[in-house]
Amino acid sequence: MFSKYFLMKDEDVISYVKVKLDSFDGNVVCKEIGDGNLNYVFRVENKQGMSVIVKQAGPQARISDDFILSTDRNRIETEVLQIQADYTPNSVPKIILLDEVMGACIMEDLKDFEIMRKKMMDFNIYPLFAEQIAEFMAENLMRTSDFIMKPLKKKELQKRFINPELCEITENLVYTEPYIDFKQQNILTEGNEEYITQHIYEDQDLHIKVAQLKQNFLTNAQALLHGDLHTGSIFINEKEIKVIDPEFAFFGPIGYDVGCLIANLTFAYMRAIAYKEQEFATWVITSLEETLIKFEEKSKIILQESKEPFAKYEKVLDNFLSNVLRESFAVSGLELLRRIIGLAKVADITTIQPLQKRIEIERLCLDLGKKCILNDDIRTIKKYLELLNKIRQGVEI
Ligand code: SR1
Ligand code: MG
Repeated sequence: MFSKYFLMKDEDVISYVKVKLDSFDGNVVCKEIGDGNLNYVFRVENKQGMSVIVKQAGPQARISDDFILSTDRNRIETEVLQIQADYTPNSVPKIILLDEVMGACIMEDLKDFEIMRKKMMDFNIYPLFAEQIAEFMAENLMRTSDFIMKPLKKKELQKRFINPELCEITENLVYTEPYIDFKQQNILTEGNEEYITQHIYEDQDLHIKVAQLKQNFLTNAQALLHGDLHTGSIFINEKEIKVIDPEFAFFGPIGYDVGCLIANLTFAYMRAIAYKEQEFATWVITSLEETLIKFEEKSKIILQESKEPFAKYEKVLDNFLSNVLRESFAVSGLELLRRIIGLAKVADITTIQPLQKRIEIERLCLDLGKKCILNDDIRTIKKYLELLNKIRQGVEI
């Protein structure tokens, strides 16, 4: 049983867990709870109240049958979680079983946690988040970079996590389609079509800058990225975070992860100003600032352990981090634009009502995103927040 791949339904998952785990026999219930764009996520519980999560990759993406994807992404996700557990054991779910035949894994059920995006959409505040996510990023990104990871090990991992199909999704959805809609699958909000045409589709300087960033994404194998580090990939409660879903992982530019996070916190901020939630908005800004400052501090401390001969020069480490930060803000711009223009949206923005308010908030995201991409001076969190504040002041919400 389960010796050949097929896409499981609830009843198959019950048998699957009984076959794979000794502790699950007798009366077991299962529910599919996935709400992501790609995979199937099942919660399986027994009579004694024990529960686990089974995650299975289907041959197509849930969001659209047009995305035909290898189920090997489940192996990548599971192995990356195991690597991240070496560096940040408290910030990732525990893996119970990896099954490469079924393209599935069994993992700890994070019942005491909730998806951060959902909680932020209700304006919940998490004072420990900045410290926790800064630690997660610095540990996992710096320790898999050439400054810390041994060269042979890094190349071995690069082979294991080459991830061509999921990288291609990012290359198209993040780095190309918001500017040149060559697949005709962008979704523009009614009322913003002309604005996007004029400010994004027709801006050649913007396209040329994005092309440079795309080259960097394609070629700059700096560290093992999470690859999709948005607030929907973070489980949270008052005490801890658990970062999930690294199926887009590969060795790429560090700024891709950091920028994705910056943009998604910014979406939460934008939603807060739409609904005049001042206390929450202030917390997001403080968290953005603290996250970036702590990320830089922690990264520098880790990099000082480097055995790379050139790492003895402080300037070498400072240049490296400064470039990472500049790229992070540029990627934040890309993420801000693609979630407004492209196929894959974020609920923080799509649920803003009435439509007129959503249109205005989307334009703020577009203006901010564009400036982050074009303006090389945006290379510190101070500059980013100044820009955000300036753009926000110019609009009456
Ligand atoms: C086809 S997948 C669309 C998006 O969902 C994932 O979460 C990634 O962000 C991807 O770009
Ligand atoms: Mg995901």
